[in-house]
Order: sequence, then C-alpha cells, then structure tokens
Amino acid sequence: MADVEAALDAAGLKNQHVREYVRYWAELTGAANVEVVSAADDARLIAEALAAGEIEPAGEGLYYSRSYHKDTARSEERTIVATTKASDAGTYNNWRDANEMTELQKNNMRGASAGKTMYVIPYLMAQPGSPLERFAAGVELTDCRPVVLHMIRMARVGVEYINSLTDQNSFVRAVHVTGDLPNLGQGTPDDKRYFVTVADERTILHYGSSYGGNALLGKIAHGLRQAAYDGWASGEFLSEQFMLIGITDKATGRKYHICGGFPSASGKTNLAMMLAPDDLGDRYHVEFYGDDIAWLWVNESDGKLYAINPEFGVFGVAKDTNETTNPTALGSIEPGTGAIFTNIAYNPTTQEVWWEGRTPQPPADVTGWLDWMGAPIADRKEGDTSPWAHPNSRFTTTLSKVPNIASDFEDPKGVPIDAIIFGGRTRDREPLIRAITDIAEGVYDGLTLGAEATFAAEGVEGQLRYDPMSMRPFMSYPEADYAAHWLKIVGAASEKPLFAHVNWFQRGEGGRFLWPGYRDNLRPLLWLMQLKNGEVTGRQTPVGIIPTREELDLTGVDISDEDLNTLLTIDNARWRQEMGFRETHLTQFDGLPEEIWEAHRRVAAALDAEAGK
Ligand code: GTP
Ligand code: SPV
Ligand code: MN
Repeated sequence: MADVEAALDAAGLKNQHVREYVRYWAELTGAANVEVVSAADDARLIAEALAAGEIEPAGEGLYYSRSYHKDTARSEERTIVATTKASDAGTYNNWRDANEMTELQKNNMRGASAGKTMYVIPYLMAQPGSPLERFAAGVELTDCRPVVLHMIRMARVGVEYINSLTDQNSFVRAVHVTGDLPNLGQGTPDDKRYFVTVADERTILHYGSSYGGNALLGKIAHGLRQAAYDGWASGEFLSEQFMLIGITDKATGRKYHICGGFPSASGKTNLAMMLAPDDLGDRYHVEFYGDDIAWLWVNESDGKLYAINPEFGVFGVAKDTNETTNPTALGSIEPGTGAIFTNIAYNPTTQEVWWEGRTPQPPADVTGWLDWMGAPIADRKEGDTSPWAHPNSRFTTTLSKVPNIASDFEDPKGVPIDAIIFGGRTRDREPLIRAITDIAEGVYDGLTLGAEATFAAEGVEGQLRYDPMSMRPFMSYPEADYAAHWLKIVGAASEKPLFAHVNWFQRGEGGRFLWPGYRDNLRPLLWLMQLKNGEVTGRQTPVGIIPTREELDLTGVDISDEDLNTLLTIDNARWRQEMGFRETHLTQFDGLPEEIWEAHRRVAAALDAEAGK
C-alpha cells in the first residue's frame, strides 16, 4: 500500500479536497507508490524513463517513444460523455448515465495499477490570471510515466495551481489508468477500453490506452470536452478545437487575430506555425498562439470577443513536416528543445528519427533503422511499402520552443478576435475561401463543416463526414444547445467577427492538390482582413463572398489559370446536391435554433435562384 500522506506532505500538497481524491483513487487502483510531480521534476523523470527504457534518446535533449502498436489514435466509439441528466444526450456525445459509467470504470480500474506508481499531476489549462481560470485547474492521476512527460510539455504543471485555488474544490478530477493493453485493449476480444468524461461531476475516467488525447487528460478531455460543457453550463464561454494566430501587417502596424476549426489532422498546427511566403515576408508576420484549442468569451470591459489557448504545448502530426511545408515545426523540435517523438521511425545507433515526408525519400542506408513498431527496416521483404512511421505519429514540444510564438502568449487577457474560419479536407466543391458576414450563417457554416475521415481518428481515410465546428469527437452536450450557445456568445460581442470557410485540399486529376497550401495559406487570409477593412469587395455568391483573382496577392505563386479558376468558382449543381445532405445532417439535431434553419433556407434559395430554378 502506498504511503499517500507522506507523498502529499513531501510535495507540499495542501488542498484537502485534492488529498482526499488522491487517497481514494490510490486505494481503488492499488498503486504501489504515489508521487506528486511538478514541471521542475522533468529532468529527473526523463532520466528515470530513459533508464526504464520507456523512452530512448533521439539526439541532444530529444526523446523517442513508441506506444503499444494497437494504441495509436483516439477511439471515438469508446469515448463517452456521461452526466446525471438524460436530456444531455446529443447526436455525437455518446451520452451515458453518470452512475452507470462511473461504476463500470471503477470496476475496470480496481487494482489495475498494482505494482505501479500513481503520478499526481496538478495542472492549469489557462494562463494564470485568466478570466476563465476557475474552469482551468485539474489534477490528473496516471500510472504511466511517459504521460507525465507529455503533460509537463502540454500543460502548466505544479502544486501551486491547486494549493492556491479560491474554491479549493473546483478542480477537474482526471484519472488515467493504462490497463493491460495486449489483453484488454484495442483489438482484443475482451476490449475493456472506455474514455469517459462525467461532465456534470467534472470527473474524467480514462481506461485502456496511454496515447494522446486518450491519456493526456488536460488536453482533449478537460481542455475540450469538459470545458465545452462548463462553458455551456455557466453560459460564459465556448471551448473549441481551434487554432489561434496573430497576423501583423508591418506596413500599417495593425495586428489581426484569427481563430478557427479544422477537423483533426486537417491543418491547424501547420496554419498556426505558418511562415509568411518569401515574397510577403517583409510585410507580414504570423504569430502562433495556439494550434488545437481555443476558449472564447466576451470581455466585459470592451464587449469584444476574446480568445486564449489554454494549452502550454503542441502535440503535432509528424507526417509531411519538412523545411518546405513547415520550417517552424522543425525549429520547435531542434536539439535541446526537450521534444518527444512518438511512433515515428528511429535509428537507435545514430539516434536519428524519420517520418514520411520528412525528406522525399527515406534514408538510403537502412542499417539500424527501425519502423514505428520497432521492426528492422533491413528485414523487410522486397516490395514492402508500408510506412516507416505511423501516419498519426506525433511530436510533442512546449509553446515557448515554437519559433513564431506570440510575445504575449502568456497574457491572461487573451486576444480580440477579428475572424473565425472553418475548413476541412474536401476534394471538391469548397472554394479556396468564402467569407460570411452574417453570424447565423457563420454558425450554420460551422455546423455543416465536412471533412474526409483522417488517420487521427480510427476510420476510413477519404470518406466524407460532417464534423460540426471540428468538434464532433469532442462534443459534450446536445448540438441544438451548442448552436444556441454559439449564437448567444458571439451575438453578445459588440464587434462581430467575420466568418470564413477555407479549403486547402481541393484536388485535381490524379489526386494532386490544386492549391500549394502551407505558407501560401496566408494569402487568402490577408484577403479576408482586407475585406474586413473594406479594402476589397470580392464577389458575392450564394454561399459567401469569394475573392476575385485580382484581389488575391499571388506574387511568387506557381499556379495555372485553370486551377485558380476552379479554386475561385462555385459549382452550383454540386452545391445544390450538398444542400440536401446538409438538411439530413441538421435534422438529426432536435430543436436546432430557427436562425440556423433560416440561414440554411436562405443559402438554398440563393443557390436555386442562381440556377434559375
Ligand atoms: P490535429 O493535431 O490532429 O488536430 O491536426 P491539425 O488540424 O493540427 O493538422 P496538422 O496541421 O498537423 O496537419 C495534418 C496533416 O495535413 C499533416 O500531414 C500536414 O502536412 C497536412 N497539411 C497541413 N496543411 C496543409 C496544406 O495547406 N496543404 C496540404 N496539402 N496538406 C496540409
Ligand atoms: C486530435 O486528434 O485532434 C489531436 C490529437 O489533437 S489528440 O490529442 O490525440 O486528440
Ligand atoms: Mn486536434
């Protein structure tokens, strides 16, 4: 039996509610030891994890880790939002009864950490002093040391965040137990995994994984699901899977802030790390605030919509990250940054790492190289083209290591929002950008965001599915209430943000991308800001305002007239077909606000009028 009191005393953990919570779960999980961690413990924990073989060295101050080979992504069908009220059931939140799920998880977790250390990770998902700070404190308990190393990079971690709470009981209880993955995990006949957020009790119980959003509970489970529920229940804020950037125009000195949602593995991190294209770099500078989560609220003093990134680090997709696509990302994982790579290819002899798209070809000399599962590349059969790295392999680094991190990223005041954008991987129909000035139409656009399934969630790649505001995997309350809450929060802002829908992923023959993407994505965003300032007018279409080709600054872009034409055209027939799909999609959401249906009918009528119907 762990000596819980001694461990808590040694760490100076004084919050009595936290102490009681730790005691309860230490006993239930049967952990052999309890250890409270702070960010200052990182070097020691790294050394211990290296000695235990849980991570391996990947160059100076860089680390490599491998997750269990069937545990490489979030698992949506095993993810549950439970509450005590059946009326909280929505379409995507997989609602279940709180008592039922709590009992089930207690049974799963009982004795499941026997022989292991239970790490106590007090954290804060916000800048200290933020107006939303009271929703931000949590304590993760985990029996997995690499989870601790990731949490220290991804969240503010330290005992001070819970000792100092005004309401000592207002912290999220977040319990992670790894479980016996080969016998009870993904792909086994006795699959016992469940990832449960008991939202109205602010308790998170995750069992049966040690990967990403399944295990780093500050990020997705608290930062998105729990926070979205809290934002709705309190009526005060929105929590979204959004990136958040600043764009400075050095010629005018003006700074704009844009946030927006793209479904998982659809380009948020890349957009937030965007370096201005060479031809525009003298004039514009993009700053990184956040790449995966934004909390939005209306500031009482000036009435504007503000946002913060509650995270402290980046858990980024490795695939296709290179000097051309994302030099900033490479800067954030240089030697000495403390970055951790997960599930990429690794050479233990040279301590090098590689992933698909890192260089055009994999290392020519395969000696010593292991694929993401640890199998030697040299042993591969002739013609084996399976990837060296898992498609959802990731790098973990801290915000302060990101070269374009905004100088004021720690300012608890947050930043005022000029525009909210949505975008998914859509191979046709969606133009490069279309701006939306009406709030209900903007919210409607977010609710009908569609994307092809990606490797970040288990599913079939290439299949189109709706992903409202990019929150489908993180939705924690009914969609109709979600829409109403959006209309309420954004509608209360004194200065209305502009909305836009963007698409970097339109395809041509042979599947090639029509738009160069990455750094060039700044160009349509600059147009959007000019539109906001009244410097351009664009062209009104039934689905929004589209730039004329003259308005888009394409200096230095190699693109054919034909491709550009496709990117800036609305295919009326294809859109009218889409409106039918949207209707079916929205009909799932009982009690959707009438403003959303009105927006839908307005767009449909405009498309019909254009077609002469
Ligand atoms: P999550 O962390 O899963 O939420 O993903 P994300 O939305 O942050 O996606 P990320 O920026 O990591 O990009 C995912 C994949 O899309 C990577 O393999 C990128 O290389 C690729 N990608 C990002 N932006 C672009 C783009 O503009 N064009 C193309 N073709 N690919 C892109
Ligand atoms: C996503 O899948 O959208 C992520 C990665 O950001 S995870 O934290 O694993 O959810
Ligand atoms: Mn994400």
